[in-house]
Order: sequence, then C-alpha cells, then structure tokens
Amino acid sequence: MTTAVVLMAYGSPDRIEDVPAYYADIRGGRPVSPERLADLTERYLRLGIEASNPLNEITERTRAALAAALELPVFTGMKHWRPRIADAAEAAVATGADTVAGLVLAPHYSRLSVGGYREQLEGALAGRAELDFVESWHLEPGFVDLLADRIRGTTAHVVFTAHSLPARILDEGDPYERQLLETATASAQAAGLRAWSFSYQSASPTGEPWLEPDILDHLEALHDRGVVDVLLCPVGFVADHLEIRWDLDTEARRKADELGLRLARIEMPNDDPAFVATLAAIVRRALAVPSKV
Ligand code: FEC
Repeated sequence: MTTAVVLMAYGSPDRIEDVPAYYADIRGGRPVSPERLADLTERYLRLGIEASNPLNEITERTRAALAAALELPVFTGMKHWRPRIADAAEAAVATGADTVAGLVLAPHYSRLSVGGYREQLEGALAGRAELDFVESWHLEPGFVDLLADRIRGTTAHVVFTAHSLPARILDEGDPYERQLLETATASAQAAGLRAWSFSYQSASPTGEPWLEPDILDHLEALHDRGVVDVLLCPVGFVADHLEIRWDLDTEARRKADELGLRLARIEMPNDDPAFVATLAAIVRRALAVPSKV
C-alpha cells in the first residue's frame, strides 16, 4: 500500500485583496452584501493581515510536523482558499498513492462542515485512490487530554465554545451538537472541573436561526448569575485564526470588559507537538482499518 495524507482546513485569504474572492467562495454563489464584505475586510485589517497572513502559516507548520511524525507525504487542502482540497488530492495522487487518508482540522462532524470537506475530496480523487476519511475525532484521548491539561486547576468558570451552525441541522439528526457536548463533558471530567458550560460563537447573519446560546449573550447570563471569572476553551477549532482572534479575543473580550468580567482563553493547539502526535495517531488508525469508500 502506498499512502499519502490530505490535511484539510477552512483556509484564510493570503492577502487583504483576496478577501472578496474568499468571501465569495464561502457564500458559494449566493449574493455577498457590500456591508458584510467591508466588515470582514475590516476584521482582517484589524488583525494586521495585509500583504501576508500568518493564519495559514499555522496550518503549514502543522502539516510539516505531521508529515515528519508519520513519515508520509502530507498535503494541505483548504475548503475555501488555496491550495484547494482538489490541489491536495492531485498532489497526493501524483505521489503514486493508492490510498489517501483524509483528515479535517475540525474535530466534530456536521454535514454542513466536515461533510463539505469530504465531498470536495471524494470528488477530486474521483476513485483514483482509496479514501480513508476521518469523519470525526472529538473524543480522541490525546485531544481530550490536551484540552483537560489547559483547563485543569482553574478557579474560573470554563466556557467551551464552537462555531455555531444553522439550527435546522438538529431536525436533520446531525451529530454536531451531541459531539460538541461530548468533547466538553469528557474534557471537564478529565480536568475534574465542576463549573463549566457550553456556548456557540461566530454565527453569521444569514436570515435563519443559528444554534444558541451565542457567547456574547452567554457572558451576560453568566454575569447575571454572579460569575466573575471566565476561561474560554474553544473545542470546535484547533488553531489561532479569525474566529479566535477576532470573535473571542476582540468581541467577547469587549463584552466581558463592559460587564466587568475577567476573561481569559486557553492557548490553541496549533502545532503543539502533543497535538501533532494526536493527529498522527488518528491518521494511523484510519489507515489501519479497511477503507470505507
Ligand atoms: O482565519 C480565517 O481567516 C478563517 C477562519 C474561519 C474558520 C471557520 C470555521 C468554521 N466555519 C463554519 C461555518 C460557517 C458558516 C458560515 C461561515 C462563514 C464564515 C465567514 C468567515 C468564516 N466563516 Fe466559518 N470559519 C471561518 C471564517 N462559517 C470569514 C464569512 C463571514 C462571516 O460570516 O463572518 C456562513 C456561510 C454563509 O454565509 O452562508 C455556516 C464552521 C467552522 C468550524 C469547522 C471548520 O473549521 O471547518 C462549522 C476557522
């Protein structure tokens, strides 16, 4: 068996002038409002992203470390930017691989998130290699341990967060919310935490209801309950990027300041060697079981 790995991430625009094309890709052909585009451009500018973008460099470091750990070719494929998932699939096939492991840098399955990555990768491989696709890894022991290590011993109320999605996924029996709560519960138990809760973040105003509570409302509710110290523990993301650095570090912090709450956040896994070892273990296991496609 000759193997290659496609490591998938959401992707971020390389330069500020890429933002319109990036946003159009996220919208998938649906109209882009000029106000939302201006707002998104402003958020990237405020994070200092102009001629280059350090957010994609984190994914590259993770990719390189994973390739070294696995001693296999690993190619990055972005859902909404370059290199595309299709580019990574081509590169994997070009190595002569007859088996491709597909791993998304997002631990929880939703048809709207990981389902989309899978569709792109399957379409690009078009049967030229077997695909061992990892659907979710939200209870992977190394991941839960890593989160537990970052929250153990805190006296703050821990709020686990993840990207919201349109609430209609619940009617479709999507496992996303259940898996998120499983990660939060397992991490809280492993850390011996008693005071914790879960909230969503980063909902887009698309005109339909999204999963709640939103982090900004949740901080208010915690404040009303007398909580004064909060530690944010994102579980649906694994790297420092816009949704962490803007939605939590800027917007949630602003709300906490208004409320007089003390707010801190755990360090994201990024390319932490323990996290890379966990990703390697996930890929090895996926390759060890018979292909599902
Ligand atoms: O750092 C960066 O530059 C990119 C950060 C980024 C990550 C991310 C992860 C997820 N998203 C998920 C779902 C949606 C849905 C919509 C949506 C919209 C955006 C926009 C930006 C954006 N997302 Fe994202 N997401 C990131 C960035 N996301 C920018 C567009 C502007 C905005 O709304 O703020 C709504 C699309 C629509 O308009 O119809 C749905 C999910 C994840 C976590 C799983 C994953 O990483 O794939 C789910 C990182």
